[in-house]
Amino acid sequence: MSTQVSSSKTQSQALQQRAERYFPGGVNSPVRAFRAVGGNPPFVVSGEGAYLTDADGNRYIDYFGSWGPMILGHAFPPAVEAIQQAATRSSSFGASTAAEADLAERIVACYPAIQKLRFVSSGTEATMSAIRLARAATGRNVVIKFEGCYHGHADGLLVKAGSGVATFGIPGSAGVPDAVAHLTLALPYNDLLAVEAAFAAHPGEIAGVILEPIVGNAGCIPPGEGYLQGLRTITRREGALLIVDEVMTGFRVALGGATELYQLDPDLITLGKIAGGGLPVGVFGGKREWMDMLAPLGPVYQAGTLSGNPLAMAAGIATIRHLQEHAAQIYPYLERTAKSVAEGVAAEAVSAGIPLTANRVGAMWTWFFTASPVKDYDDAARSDTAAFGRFHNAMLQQGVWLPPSQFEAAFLSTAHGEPEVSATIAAAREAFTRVAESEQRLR
Ligand code: KE4
Repeated sequence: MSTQVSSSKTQSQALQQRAERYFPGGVNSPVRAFRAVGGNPPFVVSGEGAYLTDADGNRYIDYFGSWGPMILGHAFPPAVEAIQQAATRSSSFGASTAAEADLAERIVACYPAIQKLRFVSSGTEATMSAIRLARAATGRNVVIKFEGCYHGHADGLLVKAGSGVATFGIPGSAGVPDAVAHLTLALPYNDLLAVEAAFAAHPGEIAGVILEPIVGNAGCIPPGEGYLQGLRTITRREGALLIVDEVMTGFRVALGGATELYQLDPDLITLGKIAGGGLPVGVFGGKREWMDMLAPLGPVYQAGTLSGNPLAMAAGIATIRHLQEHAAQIYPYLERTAKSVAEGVAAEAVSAGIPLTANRVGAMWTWFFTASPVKDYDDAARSDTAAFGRFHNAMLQQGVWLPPSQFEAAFLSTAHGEPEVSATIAAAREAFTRVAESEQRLR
């Protein structure tokens, strides 16, 4: 299918103006406002397979896929059918249903480290709850996170690095009290010495270490050789829980996520996005000894009106079932397709003389506008974000919708194929020409 993109955006602009009357920035999540790349965000009216259609009838190849969930493409028929069927039996009960255990069985089969789990309605809830559990399980209060990793917007996780690796964090957002930020240490990613120093400076105080096993929220940054295993060794030795946040990587880089890819044995895992097939689902789970500390069995309170919602369970079951039944074909296909588009675009950048580094793990990747390797957040932050913005806009104008920030990962689905890859590489050739010309004018 070709992508017809007219220059017209009048409907989206009108919808943006109306939205700004009701929502800050006109959005219900900040990244959607295109502040990092400029321009006006199209308003989507529908998605089908690899494509989105906006309010002006423009079609786009979609490379953010609702920020990860749409691994089988938009409007995946079995998921649509399952949601429709579930909706005829009401949309929510606030009481237990068999569907919750139906999805849990599939998740546990893919993540053996999860002996028990709880469904919640977002990744934020999942990580927030996992940290509360780690604090209760250890009787300790301090948590380690890593610069560039995002785990949702719970207060204790909106924290930036303090002055030194062993000094407590500072609020990463207004409204986060210093007292809360001071319970979080934000360390450089891919640096085991920093983790050792933090534990040495805070003996017996650290409840847990939470990380994205493959960073997606600074752009895609893979773990260095031995890094994840090193974290496991240190946390086990120090009696802290290792919390692997697979909200983005779960079911994305492998059926069993990074946990499978890197043979990890975490204490707790969080999931989201694909687990709900695009409906609101978060998951936290892990060793039975920790999970049985949750109410009503134990002293750790955690709850949610729509946790295990039957429509979300139906979408999750349809999605995970298909991934399980076709994993042998799906993950090699995603690897081949993502490799061809990530490397094809990078080759066009080389031809255009544009400095670009492509980091990729399976079907998540980022084109960093820098010539240097990107191994942590500081490396990523050296990217030319203005050039990324120009590239993003030039691609959007040609019907290719990339995630609207240098510090996000791109995703593709089983619905993306050779036509989309070729169209994307051709659009990149044109986009890099425009970027090079505009940089020439800026000199
Ligand atoms: P939610 O609360 O947005 O469902 O999940 C938070 C979260 C937790 N952990 C990881 C690794 C995540 O990537 C996320 C959310 N990801 C962002 C995109 N990078 C969601 C997009 C948005 O904020 O609008």
